[in-house]
Amino acid sequence: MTRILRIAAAQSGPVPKNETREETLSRLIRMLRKAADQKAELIVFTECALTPFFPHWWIEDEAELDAYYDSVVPGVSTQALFEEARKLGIGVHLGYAELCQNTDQKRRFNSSVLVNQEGETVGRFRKVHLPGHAEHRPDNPFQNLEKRYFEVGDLGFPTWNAFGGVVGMCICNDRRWSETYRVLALGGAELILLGYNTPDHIPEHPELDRLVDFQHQLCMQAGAYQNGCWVVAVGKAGLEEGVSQIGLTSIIAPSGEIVAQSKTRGDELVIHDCDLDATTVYKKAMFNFEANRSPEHYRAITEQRGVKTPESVQ
Ligand code: ING
Repeated sequence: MTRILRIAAAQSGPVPKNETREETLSRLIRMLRKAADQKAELIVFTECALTPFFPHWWIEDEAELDAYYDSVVPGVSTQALFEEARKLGIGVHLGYAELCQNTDQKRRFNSSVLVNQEGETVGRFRKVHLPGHAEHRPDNPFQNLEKRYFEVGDLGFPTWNAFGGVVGMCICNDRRWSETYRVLALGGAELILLGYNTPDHIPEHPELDRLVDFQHQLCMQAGAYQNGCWVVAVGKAGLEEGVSQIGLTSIIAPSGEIVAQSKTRGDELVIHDCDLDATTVYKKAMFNFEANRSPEHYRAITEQRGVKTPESVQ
């Protein structure tokens, strides 16, 4: 019996600062209902889907900063979304800024949660690769203060049996690091879900601006192919508080092919029937970790590393 999973990648357009949480949530619920109309079984929302991507600006007031975080998701602030999803029988991936408050300290993470079709929480992830900087760079047109507003994720790259397969998550910059996919695939991942907020301008390296779309796709296509995984990547797109962000929400097959992609930079559903058995030829033949890759292979390489390169090839 083939394992077809109909997935809706729910790209968010800009979330303005003056949009209320209720208005933002109602936009997500609108996409959820459209996904249900098309019989989707899982909807994937983006990174920090509940708020503007506030790491793009300098915030000194702690109460102002705290307003962008949620402590419990699913919880009171997102109940309308998760209740509707349970009623519709759709699983949910949601990225959000997580505030862990215990007696003596506040901990902050860039997080995502996976909830199944019965409304049960399957698992959580906390972003590991935090790009950008911790200090204010007033000369930049916008900031990327994830190192100031989040801690490095402390949950690793877990995988879970869900939706008829093995599922893992990562967030935004994690997708650019090859080990993200390999660690998830070593954990059995067949499907990797992620959200991102990716500006189309890199203040420190404008020479790379022309490659932003290409490199966004390159890292995920390679990661999907080299690890035999589906990758569902969902953007927060469009001009958000002066920051122009790419769209290109994509569903990528284990072959590395982009099989579905957004066409706009607004709220947009990208839906695809993902055959989880399409991972098999890659996991069992092209990239068979057990047969073609082992600690012995790498021991040989490291031992060679001790060998001095002959003069002739230096
Ligand atoms: N954002 C960006 C990302 O897509 C970035 C940061 C932009 C890195 C462009 C490199 C090039 O990784 C987040 N939120 O990680």
